[in-house]
Amino acid sequence: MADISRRGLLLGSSALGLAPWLGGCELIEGGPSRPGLYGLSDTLTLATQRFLLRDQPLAREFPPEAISKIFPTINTTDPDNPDYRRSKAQGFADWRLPVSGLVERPGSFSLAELKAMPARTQVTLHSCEQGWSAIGGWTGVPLAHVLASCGLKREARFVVIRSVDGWWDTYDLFDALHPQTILAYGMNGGDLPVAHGAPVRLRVERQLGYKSLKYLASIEATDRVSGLSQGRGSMVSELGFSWYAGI
Ligand SMILES: Nc1nc2c(c(=O)[nH]1)N[C@H]1C(S)=C(S)[C@@H](COP(=O)(O)O)O[C@H]1N2
Ligand SMILES: [Mo]
Repeated sequence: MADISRRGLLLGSSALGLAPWLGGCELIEGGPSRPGLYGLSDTLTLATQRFLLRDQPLAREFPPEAISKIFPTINTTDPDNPDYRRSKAQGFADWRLPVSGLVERPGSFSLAELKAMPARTQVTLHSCEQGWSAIGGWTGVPLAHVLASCGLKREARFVVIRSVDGWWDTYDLFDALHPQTILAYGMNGGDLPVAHGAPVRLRVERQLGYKSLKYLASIEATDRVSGLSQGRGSMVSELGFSWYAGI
């Protein structure tokens, strides 16, 4: 389960719809669709992408028995936001997640719409920079699928994600399109609890805990993050953490 081969990863990525933003409409499915220089540049782009992805392993996945009995909750555990409270009182029936920016088809998704998309479940180790870790099981739709279904434009290079409690962060496409980067609505087989980020949180499994935003409010594709806020890429990096700490 944990051992997904490189080929599997690449095939998985193409199945998730990397082809459109790599430049050639039919680049992977039906072979290169554009001859000449454009076709060549498409092929080079793909080759470069695959070269860069060769050392992008999946984060380790564990069997369900490894799930921690206690998974701490930290920082915001129940956002003090009137809209959020109203939505929570209705079981998030009216909740929507807008996707905007450099996409062909901006729009928004309800919880039911996200749940109707292809799902992935992963049992992973969460490591918080504040010195604890725990294993949890997460179920959700790959962010790559959501971005592909909105038609991520080829100029897009980063994804900006905002939370209802004011947290925000940005992700390069390697993380945004990684097969284990999911919009999680389930935890350990049930609905995602409020304390863990309901109705939908991000899981970015190769990064420290703070990169896995809870209480998602919006997603925006962009070509630069330098113009946002103080230009440091995230709320926590403006507080002194790294934009990308990695694990
Ligand atoms: N919106 C939002 N996302 C957040 C946080 C937060 O306070 N607000 N805390 C971060 C940190 S530092 C960690 S370790 C995890 C904690 O997730 P948990 O409460 O499910 O353990 O969420 C991250 N995402
Ligand atoms: Mo954390």
